Amino acid sequence: MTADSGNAKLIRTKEQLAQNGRSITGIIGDRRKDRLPPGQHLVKDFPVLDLGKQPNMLPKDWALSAAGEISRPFKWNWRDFMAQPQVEITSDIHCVTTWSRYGNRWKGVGARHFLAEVQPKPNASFLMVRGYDGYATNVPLSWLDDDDVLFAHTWNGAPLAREHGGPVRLVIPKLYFWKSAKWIRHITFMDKDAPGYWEALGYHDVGDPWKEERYG
Ligand SMILES: Nc1nc2c(c(=O)[nH]1)N[C@H]1C(S)=C(S)[C@@H](COP(=O)(O)O)O[C@H]1N2
Ligand SMILES: [Mo]
Repeated sequence: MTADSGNAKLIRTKEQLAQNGRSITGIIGDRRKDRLPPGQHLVKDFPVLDLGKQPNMLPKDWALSAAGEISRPFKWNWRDFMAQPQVEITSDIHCVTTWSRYGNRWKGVGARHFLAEVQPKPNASFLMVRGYDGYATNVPLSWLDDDDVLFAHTWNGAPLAREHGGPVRLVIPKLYFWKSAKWIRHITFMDKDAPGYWEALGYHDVGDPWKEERYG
């Protein structure tokens, strides 16, 4: 995968952070008690982080498909997606580069509804989530299967901006934000785990912020 020069520096920095094991406090947090995970600081703005290619996907050209360990091939185009039951969820963002952003109001389709439609086979236990920019990240199925996980098309009352993954991105609030794929395109249900883009470069397989699963 290539990145343009604008983001090449950021990508190199993040690779080096993983190599050096930076930003580890050694504190184990408690999600039920501590809103801010260890080693994080609050921001009010909404930083943009990606590989430097921001696909210009129009809703009419967008679709989410799934394959692998599922009963039959699956695809939602924009019209299908918007016809599904809609949920509104307010959640916090925790990025592994140590910024956190509280109180994001997301609207979209809940992951549990998606899973009920897709019907994963009993042996499905990991997902590879892919974006239209070529990005990929792996997630255990158990972490997608949660009531605060959604495929979001709206952020704070407005259509999700292109730079934040519009028309549709995944949002998994209980994991570091690199697991929340922007411009979501495809989900492969797998019976075995495999690393995505950042995971292959030294970032953690799961990525629980309260356990500071940044690297490893
Ligand atoms: N498709 C795609 N999704 C992605 C990324 C990416 O490069 N491509 N970057 C990830 C990373 S590292 C982070 S921190 C968040 C950033 O989301 P934001 O730009 O909306 O803050 O998106 C994640 N999802
Ligand atoms: Mo990130």
